[in-house]
This record gives sequence, structure tokens and C-alpha cells, in this order.
Amino acid sequence: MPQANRMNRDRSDVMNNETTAGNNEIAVNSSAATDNGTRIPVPHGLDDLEVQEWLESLDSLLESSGPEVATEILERLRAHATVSGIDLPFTANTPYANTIPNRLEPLFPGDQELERRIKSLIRWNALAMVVRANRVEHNIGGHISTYASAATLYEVGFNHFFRARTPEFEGDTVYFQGHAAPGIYARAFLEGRISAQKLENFRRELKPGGGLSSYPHPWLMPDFWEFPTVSMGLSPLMSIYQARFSRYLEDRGLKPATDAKIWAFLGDGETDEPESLGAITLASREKLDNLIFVVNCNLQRLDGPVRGNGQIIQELESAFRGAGWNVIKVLWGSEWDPILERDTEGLLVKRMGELVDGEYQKLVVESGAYVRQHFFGSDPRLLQLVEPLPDEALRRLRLGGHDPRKVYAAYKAAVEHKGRPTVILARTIKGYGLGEAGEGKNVTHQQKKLNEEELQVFRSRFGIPLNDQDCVEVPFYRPAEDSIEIQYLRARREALGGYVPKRSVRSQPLAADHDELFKEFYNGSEGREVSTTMAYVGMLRKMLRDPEIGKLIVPIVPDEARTFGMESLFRTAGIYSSVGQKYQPVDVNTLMYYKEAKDGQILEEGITEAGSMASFIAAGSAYATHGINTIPFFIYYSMFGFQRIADFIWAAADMRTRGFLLGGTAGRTTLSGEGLQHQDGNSHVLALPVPNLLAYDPAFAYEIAVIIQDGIRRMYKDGENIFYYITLMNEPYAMPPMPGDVKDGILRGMYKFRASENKKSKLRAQLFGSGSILREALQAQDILGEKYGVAAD
Ligand SMILES: Cc1ncc(C[n+]2csc(CCOP(=O)(O)OP(=O)(O)O)c2C)c(N)n1
Ligand SMILES: [Mg+2]
Repeated sequence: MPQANRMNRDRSDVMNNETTAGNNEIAVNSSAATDNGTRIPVPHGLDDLEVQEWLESLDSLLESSGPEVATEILERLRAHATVSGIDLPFTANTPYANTIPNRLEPLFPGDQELERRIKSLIRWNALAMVVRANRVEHNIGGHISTYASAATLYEVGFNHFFRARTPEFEGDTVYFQGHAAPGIYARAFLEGRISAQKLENFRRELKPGGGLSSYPHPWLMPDFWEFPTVSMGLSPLMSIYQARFSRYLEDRGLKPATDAKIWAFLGDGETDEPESLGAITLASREKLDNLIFVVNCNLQRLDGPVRGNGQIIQELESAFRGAGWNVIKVLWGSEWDPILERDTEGLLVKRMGELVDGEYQKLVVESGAYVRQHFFGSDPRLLQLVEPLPDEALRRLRLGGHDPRKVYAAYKAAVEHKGRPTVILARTIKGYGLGEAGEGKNVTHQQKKLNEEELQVFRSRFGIPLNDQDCVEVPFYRPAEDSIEIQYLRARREALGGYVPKRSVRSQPLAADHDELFKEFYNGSEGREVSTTMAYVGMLRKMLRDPEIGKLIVPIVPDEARTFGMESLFRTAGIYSSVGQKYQPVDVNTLMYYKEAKDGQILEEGITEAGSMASFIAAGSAYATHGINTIPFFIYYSMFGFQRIADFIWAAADMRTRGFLLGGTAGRTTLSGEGLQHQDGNSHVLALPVPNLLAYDPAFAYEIAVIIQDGIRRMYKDGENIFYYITLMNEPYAMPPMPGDVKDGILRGMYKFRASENKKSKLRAQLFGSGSILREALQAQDILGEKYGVAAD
């Protein structure tokens, strides 16, 4: 390896290190960073020469002993300073600059010009499908500006990073931002995977020849999309638990350890959803270096700026750094590098940190002269820096997220980073390339129609080979199969194992005839009073010991195992912990001690139904994602299910997730003193609309046994894309034996439990019940018979 390259690699470690990242850049300016990355003047009495000496000794240390030693020394200095009573300011932020400076950038390995041309074609086709669809059907919708801003972020991934799933390698997992779907379709069109007819029928899937769903929906396009992402905020959280579940499978020996990555692409506006950032500390705690977030920071959401009066990038940087993530900012494109180089006083970085996002957005829509006056004009020295550049060049200073070299450098650093998840904060322009039709404008998110002139401008800007007349028809454009563009695109994907996204069911069906396992529960409890929850836990315990399905069961609890009498499983199944158990649990001398283990089977998620549900989704879709038939059983307080995390349940349904949701303490009975928030009488109403969810409200143990046994068969043997919701209660009573062969009725939702013994009565009635009310119905049967002579079945 050439010396220069090695230096690059070694130094890139420096950049991944919080202590030195970015600070190197500006330290020579002898001023201190504030929280938002702007500079403040140094206090009086500080000798410039002295500062210089300190900095030089750090440089020489770095040179002689490397970044790790330098980091250690700085850490010790920081500790020493604290002990000596120096109150160091908290700096969650680095300056408003690229985390990876120009001199540490790796060489771009692709053909940049060719990749630009391919990207331009994808841009065109993505725009064409939305514009055409809206010409045919006014207001059919679709989005142009999200992909326009994210194109480089995706294309660098497609050409250099996203590895497909193959029989030999599990592949990378990619969560695409929902509104960027047109761009992903447009790429698949160039790849020859989606026909022009289908592009034409974007959002009109029932047209002859089929169409394409508006957004990523595995239900609607089961061979293409893997993850539904358009309900914003869900995919960041789901991806974190997906990355964690991958480690769980490895630690339990269900799959080999690989370096496969989980990529999640999100919008900056999307980060306002509480779910987006709600689990980021889990990712760092679990050292999920298989996880990479890419936040497309176009500074805009649907209505306008995300933080007009602030800086969303700096805000996110401090949140993620505070949570222990590796943060890589990709803010400025290569055109800025020579200017930054000329800026020996660090004035430019200081200026970059001063603007609020609303001002940055304004710079996007204004002329080069405006940029000169309002951005560089704040200081004559800044003006001098850009004096040689004409106005047009100032307008075309690219942002980092539109520069493949900068994006490549960030992705490479991210995949190589060890020990922490990485977030890439990439600055882009919403509606990039749309010009007057919406680039950087507040209305851009909704832009679906372009006039003739706007189409021609876009065509010219991206060099699409269509003349003025043809281009206003917005035809789809795919170069010939043997063109260098198509050849290159195919070769890149071949090198990365195939096409992405692509969904396939990769697991083998189970035998799944578990008569022996469930039979015992058909007999009733022989007078012993048990609750349906206890009966279920008994089944779970037995399933965990089963030779076929035992190891595939994934019990999930949000800090409620004791509530449901599951604590005996702590010791027998173990609670999963990626680090095992570093302490001796207080109850180690008891039979049911709190056992954490690296190969533990239970996912004890703590108090997060959303996180537990994300684990449920990861485990219940592993039959496709990993080719492993894991069977999740997620038990929770039924009131904290549908009404709290129903959107995740919808996502699970869309994703064809399999498994069992168990709503405990259902039925508005024993918890009446705890107020309506604990009394579930409505979760079945909320479960009803989910089309592929089978919801049951059983009263007896045998019913649960029949439902679970049949559920495992339907989902894991027959491969049906359904999942189950079963409510459980905690009133103990004697479980009756199954009254004859009523299995079919149980599964279909109704059977005759007990007929009236009075066959002669003219007064007859039918009583219906399930769950808690069923036993009241049985009492009513007696009362009606004894008191009123009514024979009720
Ligand atoms: C939960 C949810 N709420 C609202 C929406 C509607 N919506 C779709 S896109 C969008 C704005 C997205 O902004 P951002 O996340 O910044 O993405 P960008 O398009 O700018 O990349 C909104 C509000 C949604 N899809 N999901
Ligand atoms: Mg945005």
C-alpha cells in the first residue's frame, strides 16, 4: 500500500475520534469552540506563542505516537484539568464543517463522470413518473423533491456499498426513505427490473400491466420492498432493533457473524418524530457498529424549514454525539476546499456556523451576487477569499450531500468504524435541480407538475439526450442495453452481489405438527384454578423445550415478565445480553434468579412497547430478511399495545410479519381500581381493522392451545402472511376440558361450548361470549334456566 494511502487510513481513525475530530482544523486559530461550533475570542493574557507551542507538541505527538496515544493524552489532560478545578465547557458540537477534511478523503474508486450520467438519468425518470402520473390523473400525488435532494446519497450507496443478499452472504439491509421511492423505482427501471409500463402506472397499480405502489410497501410489492418506511419515524427505530436482532441471532448461534450493515435513510424533518431518536442510546449501548443512519439534511420538511431559526444539523450532532454515536458531517462539497484552504484564519468556518437554516435556505434560491453580498460580505477578509470567483461559481458551490466524493468518504468511514453506530448528517438541497420549479422553495415538497420551460431547463441541466420538443412529453428514457451507462450500472451491482431492494422468502417451512406439545392443554386444569395467562406461560415453557421450534421462539417482554408470572423463564431461558452478565445478581441464590447471558433467549426490552414491537417485527420477518423462522411471542399490558403503538402494528402487518402478540391483563376485570388507562375493553376494536391480523379473545386454556398450534402451522409451515393477537386475563378459574372436537369452531371464531340440558322448553335463547364475559354468560345460562325456564345454549 503506498505510503500516502496508509497515512490516509491511519488518519481517518483520528477523524472518527470525538476528541480530535474537526477541532484540529481550527485549533490553530487560537480561539475556543462554543456549543454551536462558532468561535469566541481568546481571553486576554493568552500568549499566541504559548498556544503555538502546545499545538506543535500535539502535532509532534500525533506524528510520533499516532492518534491513539494523542487521544489518551488529551483525555488525561481533560481529567487533569477537571481535577484542577477548571470548568471545561461542554462541547457536544464540532464546528459547522465536514468531519472528514479534504486531506483525509480516500480516492473515489468509481468513474465519477459515468456515475453522474447514470444518476442524471435516474433523476429524469423519477421526475417523469411523477409528472406523467399527474398529467393522466390530476392530483394523484407522488414526490419529486425528496429524491432530487437524496440522489447522490443513494447512488453512492448503490454503486459502492449496498451488498445484495446472496446464498453465500446475508447482505446489507436498507431502509429507504419512503418519499424517495420514485428514485428507487427509476433506478430499478434502468437496471431492467421494472418495466416502463409499471413506471407509467405509478400509483395506479390496478391498471393493465400493473403499477407501482406510492411508497415502500412489502404487502403491495412483496418481491421488491422489504420495509415499509413511509410512516415517518418508524424506520429509524425499527432499524436499530433490526441491527440488534442481527446480533441476537449471532450470539445465539442461529446465524454466523458477518459484517453486514443496516442502513437507514431518513429525512431531517422526520427526526422530530419521537420514535426517530427514541432508541438511539440502545444502539450505542449495544455498540451496534453494524448500523448506519444517513440523515438527508435538506433543512426542509413539508411546510417549510425544519429549523428556520436554528441549525438542525448541529442539533442532531449534539443529540447523537451525546448518545455516544460516531457522527460524520458532510456539509460542504469539493468546490469549497480551495477556499477553505486559503482561509488560514478560520474565518470561513466561523461564518458557516453563524447562519441559521432559514438564511441558508435563502442562499439556495438567490443569485451568486446575493451569496457574495450576504454570506461572504460579512467580513472584507471573507470577500477577499472569493474574489477570484465569478458570481456564477458562487452559486454553484456544491453542498456535501451532492458531492459523491464527500459522500463516499463518509460511507467508507462509517462502514469501517468499530464499536459504535454511525450517523451521517449530509447537507443537501430539497428539490435539487428543479430550479424555478421548486429548488429550495417552501412549496417544493408538493411539486408534481412542471411546465415546458422548467422541463427543458431540468433536461439541460442534467444532460438528458432529448430535444426541446420531445422533452416536454416527459418520456421515460433508458439508454440501450449495450450503452456504457447500463453496462456500468449492471457491473457495479454484479460486483455487489445483485440488486437492491429485493425481498424474498428465504426460510424453509417447518414440519410444525405439534400435537404432542399442545395436547396436554386440551384436558383442562382438573379443578385447579389458573388464569389464561398462566396457561399461556405453561405453553411457552413447553414450546421453549421443543426440539423443532424451541430454539426459534423469541419471548419478548417490556419489563412485565413478573406481571405475567414468567420470571421462572429468566433462569431457564436466560435474558439476552450482548455482554453476558458482568455482575452477580442479588437473587443469585434463588431458583428464579435474574440471569443475563450472551446466549439468553428472552428479549427483556425494558419499558418500551415501541422497542419491543420493533424486536417483534425484526424476529417475525426474519424468515425473509435472514431466512430464519424465528417465532416471536411479545406479551405486554394490553392497554399499552394498540392504543400506544398501533402504527408499528400496521407496519408489522404491511411487512408480512409473523408471530404472536399477547395482550395481558385484558378484560376490564381485576384492574378496575387502576382507572381506565389500565382497563382494556377496547384493544380488540383496535385490532379489528388490521386485515392480516387474527385477533382472539379466548377464555380457556384449550382455546389458546388450539389457536397457537394452528397459528404456527399456518405461518411457519404453510407460509401464510398473517399474525396473531391473543388477549390473556389474570382471573384464576378452573380450566374446563375441550368439549369435543370444537377446534374448527375455535379457529373460525365461534363454537357451542355448552348446550342447555332442558330440551323441552319452548323458551329458547342463544348466549354469546368470549374472554372475560364468557363465564358471565355461563352463569346467565344457569339463571335463565333455573329462574325463568329459558333454555339457553
Ligand atoms: C408519521 C407521518 N407524519 C406525516 C407524514 C406526511 N409527510 C410526508 S413527507 C413529510 C415531510 C418530510 O420531511 P423530511 O423528513 O425532512 O423529508 P424530506 O422530504 O425533506 O427529505 C411529511 C410531513 C408522514 N408520511 N408520516
Ligand atoms: Mg427534509
